Amino acid sequence: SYEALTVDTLGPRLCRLPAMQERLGADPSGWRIREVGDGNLNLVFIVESEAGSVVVKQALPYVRLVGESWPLPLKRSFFEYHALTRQAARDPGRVPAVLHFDEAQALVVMEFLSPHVILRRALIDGRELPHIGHDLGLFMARTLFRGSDLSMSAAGRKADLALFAGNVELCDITENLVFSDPYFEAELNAHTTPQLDPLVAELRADRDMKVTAQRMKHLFAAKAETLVHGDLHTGSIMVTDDDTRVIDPEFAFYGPMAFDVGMLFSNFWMSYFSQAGHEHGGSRDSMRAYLLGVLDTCWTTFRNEFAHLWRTERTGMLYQKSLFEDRGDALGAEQALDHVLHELWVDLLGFAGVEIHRRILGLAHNADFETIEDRGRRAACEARALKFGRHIAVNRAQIHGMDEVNALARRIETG
Ligand code: SR1
Ligand code: MG
Repeated sequence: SYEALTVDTLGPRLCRLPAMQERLGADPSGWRIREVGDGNLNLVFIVESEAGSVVVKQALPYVRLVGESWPLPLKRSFFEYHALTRQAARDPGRVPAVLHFDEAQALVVMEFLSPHVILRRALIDGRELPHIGHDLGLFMARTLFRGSDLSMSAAGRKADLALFAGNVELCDITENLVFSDPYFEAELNAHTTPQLDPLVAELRADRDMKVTAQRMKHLFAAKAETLVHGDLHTGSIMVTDDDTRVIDPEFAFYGPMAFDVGMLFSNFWMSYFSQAGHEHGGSRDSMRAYLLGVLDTCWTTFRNEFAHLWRTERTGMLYQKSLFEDRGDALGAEQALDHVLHELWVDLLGFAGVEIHRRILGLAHNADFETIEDRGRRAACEARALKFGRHIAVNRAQIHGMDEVNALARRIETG
């Protein structure tokens, strides 16, 4: 039966696994084991020996951030494992290699990524990673397209829809923490800057914003379009200057494509608005310009790759080639592609705006803002992000491209 690992029990319990022996050698007495989990939910161990290294991630039966009072099923590890295998097939090399999965112990043994660091940390430190916009644009286009009815067989996609439909409790976290709690005085909310109180009250009285948030929740819950990562923020990405890896897909389920894209973009915009709080060592002007450039590259790469896959891999039941290209109507297929991408754009702005709000007003905050020690400065950064989030979410149908959104970010930032 399930038992949470500790640094003392991990060696004896896992030393006979072929995956551990192959990477680390057979003698656990030489293994160095550290628990490094700093996320909201799980245990994460790094195990190293003279021979090599692995990561062991194990789900806890409760939310680590809150404690045992909030139980959470172990089966999220099952969804993470199955999402990792699908993402690895759909965009090879972009997720850590899975070496072993144990459903009963809710643990996954994975490749240890080194010298990678969490992208959020790198951005707080002012590091300009050269490839992330391109790599993440490709990752999203490939995983979102190839997990949908645009690409999969109807039976294959329905089987996966059914498999991931069990991830109820993790979806429930998002449904409440992201789309509802920030907009009323929910018990779990915790904004850490009282200077924001008037703005928070304004947002909670803002009918257009609340209707928008509920519309986005409706799409999240009802638009089972593709296998989404489900928690694609900059804390779910590990980087070096040359490599980008996406980790932690335990929130995976069949949802709207725009959810992953909107969440990722919102994290770049939050990083942008937080930079002013990290300016002790000098100006972050270059970092701000870099972040808007990343957004631009990521969105352009996403659209180009999605369009490429649309033209070359559209083998599913949606917008069949037999209705368009095969009848000499290539333009019809291009028109349909434009519609799909336009709807995705509008929806991603809605998801992005709401995600920004919840990271400031809800339970789970971002280190981008939280590591700004001066509360006045932090509140000023957060206030700009909140206003930006409100604008892009409510006005999403009237915003026509990334240049327009990035220009808005610049205007709000410079007052
Ligand atoms: C209670 S879990 C809070 C948040 O942590 C995860 O990373 C998800 O983003 C979730 O919303
Ligand atoms: Mg996570």
